[in-house]
Order: sequence, then C-alpha cells, then structure tokens
Amino acid sequence: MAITVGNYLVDLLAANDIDTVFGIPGVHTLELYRGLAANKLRHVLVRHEQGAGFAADGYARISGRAAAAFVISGPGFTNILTAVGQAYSDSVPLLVIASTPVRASLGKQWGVLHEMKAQEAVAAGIFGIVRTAGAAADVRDHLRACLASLRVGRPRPAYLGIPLDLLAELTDLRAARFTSVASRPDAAPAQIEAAVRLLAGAQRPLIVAGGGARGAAAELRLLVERLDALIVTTAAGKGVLPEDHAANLGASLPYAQTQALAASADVILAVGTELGETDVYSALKLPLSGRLIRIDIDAAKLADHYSAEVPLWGDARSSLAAITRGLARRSGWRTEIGGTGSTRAAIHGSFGASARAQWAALRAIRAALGADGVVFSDMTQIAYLGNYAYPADAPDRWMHPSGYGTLGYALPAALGAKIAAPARPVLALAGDFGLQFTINELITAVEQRVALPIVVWNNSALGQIRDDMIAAGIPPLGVVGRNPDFQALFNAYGAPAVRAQDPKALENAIRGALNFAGPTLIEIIDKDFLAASTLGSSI
Ligand SMILES: Cc1ncc(C[n+]2csc(CCOP(=O)(O)OP(=O)(O)O)c2C)c(N)n1
Ligand SMILES: [Mg+2]
Repeated sequence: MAITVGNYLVDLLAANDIDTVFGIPGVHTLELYRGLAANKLRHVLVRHEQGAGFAADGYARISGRAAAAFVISGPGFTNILTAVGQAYSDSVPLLVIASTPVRASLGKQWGVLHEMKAQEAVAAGIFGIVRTAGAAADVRDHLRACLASLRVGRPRPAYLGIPLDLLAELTDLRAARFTSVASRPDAAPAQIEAAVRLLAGAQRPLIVAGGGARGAAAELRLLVERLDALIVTTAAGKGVLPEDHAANLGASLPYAQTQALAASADVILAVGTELGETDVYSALKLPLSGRLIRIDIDAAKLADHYSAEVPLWGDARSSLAAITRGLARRSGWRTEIGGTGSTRAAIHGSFGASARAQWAALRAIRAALGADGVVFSDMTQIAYLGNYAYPADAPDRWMHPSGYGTLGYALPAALGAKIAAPARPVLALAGDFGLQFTINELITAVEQRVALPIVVWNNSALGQIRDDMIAAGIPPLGVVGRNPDFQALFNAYGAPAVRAQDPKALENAIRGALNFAGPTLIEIIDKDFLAASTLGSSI
C-alpha cells in the first residue's frame, strides 16, 4: 500500500535512530504527523520554534545523537533560526525538517500562505548542510546525506526542506536503515610523525582542548601525562580532563595568567578547537609564540588565523592515540612549574566580592547535582564565571551557548536534555533577562513533568551590558527594565518557586527541585545573596 511522503520520511527517521522530534504542527506539516504514532516517535510540543531548536540542541548534546525538529514553512522556519545559529557555532547535530509552499509556487511570490522570498537561500546562510526535496526518492537521499555528514565531518545543523504538495504525495518506497558506515578519517601518518617530532623536542608543551576533543578524554589524558604537559580547555572542552587534575588549567584561557603561560609554551597542540574569540575572550587572538600543531576534523580550521605548522586533518581520538604511541614518557614542564596551583591561585585572587559570591553559588550547584549532573547555562554573568569556575570532572557537564552567544538557551536546552536522559540531574542557569526570552517553554517542562531546577540570577538588569557601558564611559541606558514577579509567574505556570539567599539554601533548594516532577524556580536576588555571602562564613 502506498503511503504519503511525509509518512515515509517519519519512517526513515525512526529507522535511523531518531526517536524524538520537537515541534509545532501547522497546516503545512500535517503529513509529517501522520506516521508519528505508529513509529512510536515521541513528539514534544513546544510553545515557540526557537524552543524546539534549543530543546533539540540539548537533546543532541546529551544523547550524542542527532535530534530533529519539525517546523512549518516561513514563520516556523524563521523562528528556529536563532537556535540553528547556536547549533552551528557549537557543532551540534540538529536536523531541521521544514515544509515549503507547493513546488509550483516556489520563487514566484504568488502570495501563498507562509511564503518567503527565498527560504532555502536563508537556510544556506546559517545551516551546515542544506537540501530541498523535489521527489520522494530525494527525501531518502537527502536524509542519508544529512545524517552521514553529521557522522563523518564536523557536526553542523542540517536543513531538509520538503514542499507541502510533495509531503502529501503517495509513494511505494519503504524506509530502511541507511547502510553507509562512513566514519571520520584518520590523520595522515606523515603528519602524525611530524607532530611527534615537534612534541618530542618540546620543553614547554601546552595542549589546548576544545569541544572536538570531548570524545577523546582517555587519549588526551594519556598524552598529557606522557609529555608531562599542561592542558587548558575551552568552555566547550571543559572537563575533558578532570578539572582537579594537576596538569589542567581548566577553561581559563580568558584569564591573563593563563594567557601568559600560553605565550611562553614552545609547542602548542590545539585539538578540536577554533580558538575563537569566545574561547579566549579579552583577546581576539592569543599571543602564542610557540610552534603550532592542530588536530581538527574541519579542514578549514587548520589554516585560519592560527595557521598550523603541523596540520592534522582527522579524528581527534585516533590522532591523539597515534601521537602518544610515538612518544616516550618523560618529566617536563608541569613538574618543573609545580602544576597549575599557582596559576589558579593567581586567577582566584583576582576575583572580586561579586565573583566570589557567584563562585560559591556554582559550587553549591555542583554539590547538589553530583558528579553526573549537567548545567545548561545562559548568557549571564554567573555563567561567564562558570565557564571557568564551575567544577567539572568530566566532559558534557557544563553546556554553554558559546560562539553565537544567544540569550534564552538554558531553559529549553535543559528541557531537551532531560527528555534525552531522564535519570540525569539537569539544571538550567539563567539571568533575569535571558530567562524571559524563552520562558514560554516553562509550560512544556510542566507538561513533560521533568525534574528541572531553574536557577535565575536576578540582578534586575542586563548586568553585563550595564557593566560594559560603565567601563566604556557610556552612561547606562536601556539596561534596566521592570521585571515580572517571577515567583508568581512560575506559580501561574503551575511550577513551584523559591528564593535562595545563600549557598547552603541554594544547594538545599536544588536537591528539593531534583525530587519534584516538574520545573522549579530557584531565584537568587543578587543583592541579598551578595550581602549574605559577604557576611556569612559559608564562602
Ligand atoms: C538574543 C540576544 N540578544 C542580545 C544579546 C546581548 N546580551 C548579552 S548578555 C545580555 C544581558 C542579559 O541579561 P541577563 O540575562 O539578566 O544576564 P546578566 O548580564 O544580568 O547576568 C545581553 C542583552 C544576546 N547575547 N543575545
Ligand atoms: Mg540580569
């Protein structure tokens, strides 16, 4: 019996390990909903397509698998784009399936429902891979290409556009699992040898590990210990080596103390990192003077503004393992400088009262969540500190919207993560303004009954921007607005709300929230917490 192309697509997703889709149906995507129930695919109804994108992002980051969102042509598509931009920056495999108006109307501007001038052209400006189907077989071929590209290359968001009339067309095709087993390439042996030679002669080797190294924790540890090297991570690579390891400077690249150390390294091995502005902040480009080896799956990264003397194009795990095999164990830089303690102490000594209070809050969050817990953070001051100061003893414990840096990420991304891994403790950490960008997804979290502490640092301001204006000598303008009563607002959504005045109260409130089947607001009033922290002995 023939089935609709929409149904066929859903069968294909189910046959290829996609078990959850986030979305909001519309008249243009009706046919995508026909086969969902029969395939036992879980559909999570969100309240805005941006929430669908962030939730799918959180789902993908925690599960390690591609996550899908269904959106309608035009406004549904444009609403998800901010989340797509974030997924692009953070190399997240987000698959967006969007309808388009009927084929006969495309590009003609007849004024059909949800028409946009050039949906595919807009997609091309923000997705990693962009395909529009013209026939049923295209759906299969494009989906295969999208999923394979996520597995082989640098993960990027993928767009699959399907015209409304094609979705409703009948097909005799039957879904099957894609057989391609393509995986990431190994770096060329000659380049591995060149890297080994450089590292073997290094006096002060430094490893910089980014998000692309997250799957290579064991290999990285072996190499760091064999070389007696120092290692620093980006926020995306945070925890790839436990942060209390004696060689680990943590995600401290934005700090002058670490930048000074990096400047004195004679060989730098950068693995799976863009060394982007948001990895180093405070400097557009690190003042490195050592010789540079880069390992990256993204060939374009090997010769950007940090051009590598030894470029290794390939998988991080296999490259690191191959380099380590070529090196003998020795004593070196880390032992010489006595580990990372003095650098870290100097960084911590530079924290003011407010950073110290936020640091205490971060430690309370970690204590309540346990070693397995995950924080999804937003663009807020406590999260910028947390990029470094949150104690992460494994990768994937601290998720931050690096790069694109959008507000509104934390709540829906944490929700998506919790749907992917219901047994893991997950927490959202946002500022008072960031929270309001996607607060509508609170009802999705209530509906899904996910245990989700939402910690909001309420300073009644766009705090970072206010501080930036003051630092730039601009009288603060447009940085203070009236907030809703968040306690009452959460209650209106059917969610409990509490305030935490000091780190101990915060820790207890999080423990309570983790045992409640739904989201809980834990509001920190900036001034009160700061006052309690400076008075109290718990810091
Ligand atoms: C979508 C989006 N719009 C604007 C910004 C610019 N921005 C970065 S941080 C920030 C302030 C956010 O305020 P809040 O969430 O309360 O955090 P705080 O800085 O007070 O800690 C703004 C407006 C952004 N990053 N993303
Ligand atoms: Mg604020």
